[in-house]
Amino acid sequence: MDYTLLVSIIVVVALLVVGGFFLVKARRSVTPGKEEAKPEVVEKTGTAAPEKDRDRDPGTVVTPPAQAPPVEEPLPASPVEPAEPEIETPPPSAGRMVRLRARLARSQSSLGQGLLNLLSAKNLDEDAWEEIEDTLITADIGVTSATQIVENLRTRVKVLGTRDTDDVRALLREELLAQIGSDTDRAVRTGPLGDRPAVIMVVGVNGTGKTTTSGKLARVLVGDGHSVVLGAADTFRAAASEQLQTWGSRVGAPVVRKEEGADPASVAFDAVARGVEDGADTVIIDTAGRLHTKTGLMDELGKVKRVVEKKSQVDEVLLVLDATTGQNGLRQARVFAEVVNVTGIALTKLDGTAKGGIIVQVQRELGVPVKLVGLGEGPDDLAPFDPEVFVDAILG
Ligand SMILES: Nc1nc2c(ncn2[C@@H]2O[C@H](COP(=O)(O)OP(=O)(O)OP(=O)(O)O)[C@@H](O)[C@H]2O)c(=O)[nH]1
Ligand SMILES: [Mg+2]
Repeated sequence: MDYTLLVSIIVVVALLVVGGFFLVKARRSVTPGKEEAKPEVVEKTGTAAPEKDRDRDPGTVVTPPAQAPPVEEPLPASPVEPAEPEIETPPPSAGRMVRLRARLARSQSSLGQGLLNLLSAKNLDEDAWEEIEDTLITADIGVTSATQIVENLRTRVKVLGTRDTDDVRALLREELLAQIGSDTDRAVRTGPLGDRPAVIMVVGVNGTGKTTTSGKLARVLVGDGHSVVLGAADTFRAAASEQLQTWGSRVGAPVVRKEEGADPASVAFDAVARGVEDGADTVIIDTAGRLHTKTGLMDELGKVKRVVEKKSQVDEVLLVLDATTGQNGLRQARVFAEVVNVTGIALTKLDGTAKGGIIVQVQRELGVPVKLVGLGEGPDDLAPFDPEVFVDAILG
């Protein structure tokens, strides 16, 4: 009996010992599991939990909580040195106007279509001729030119007899081209001229597009394989020279600039000196257009020109004219022409107006050709003016 009791006690004790051992082992294996699960918990409160929220409420915008693990960004190769600006290769000048023809067609076709419809109408009576003249005047072509065009068309339509659309179109094309001048020399004077660069001064009222045109012209010339130096002679605002610097940097053209308020004439002089020194082909000088008085502005422009001429002849004075300003712009153009010897016109923003007739009027008024046209805000939206492409775009 005692023996049986003893065996039973031993068995119970053994069972307790073995059971305790397994219990401890089981606990040990659970604890590290919990620890391993910890990151999962963090993640759940971070990204996994919002995922669930999204499922529940699709309208909720889920933003990652502040404690979300930061995304590792690759370190820049060198945190100190800024990246070299990439130098662009602009397209050459040839064919630019053809490329931009669609812009012209968009802005000017109402003029051409209006004229063609009137001319092809059955009843080409006095009223119709008057309407044709009005259409031309409305397009800023000028009264003198409009009258001339109508007179010539009347005679020629009579001689022609028929008014087939193609014939009428051909007549109108010839008359418009005659007014614009299809054999005028419109080349911008660029260098090199002998052993010196050509010097171009860009002048005009503020906001017409002088700086933009200077920058775009630099691109045209670089695109044609020339070297250019830019002079930031608009020293009224620091932003003006910054703006020119941006244009220059993009095509690798040096920009001569000074601090705000510096003497514009000295900047222009230094730019020409730099052009000579570098053996550059052309120097383009951007000027200010925002002086308060006409006398002040004109005195300054005159001075810039005189000072530059101590170093080199000024070969081209480009007057920038905003095509959208119509008669007002024309009045301002006359003032400039009185002071500086304007040699060419850059007509900007032709993409934003149907009044392309201003080309005819400004040339007649100032006696200088439109050499460049601006057809948009893009860096390569400046083209050497081609009258035939222009008229064809108008007539569709
Ligand atoms: N749509 C269009 N915008 C143009 C054209 N040319 C210039 N502009 C815009 O006209 C605005 C004025 O151009 P700027 O070159 O700063 O004019 P600015 O004559 O130098 O002006 P100031 O320095 O203030 O005298 C800019 O927003 C240009 O992008 C063009 O041909 N078409
Ligand atoms: Mg400017």
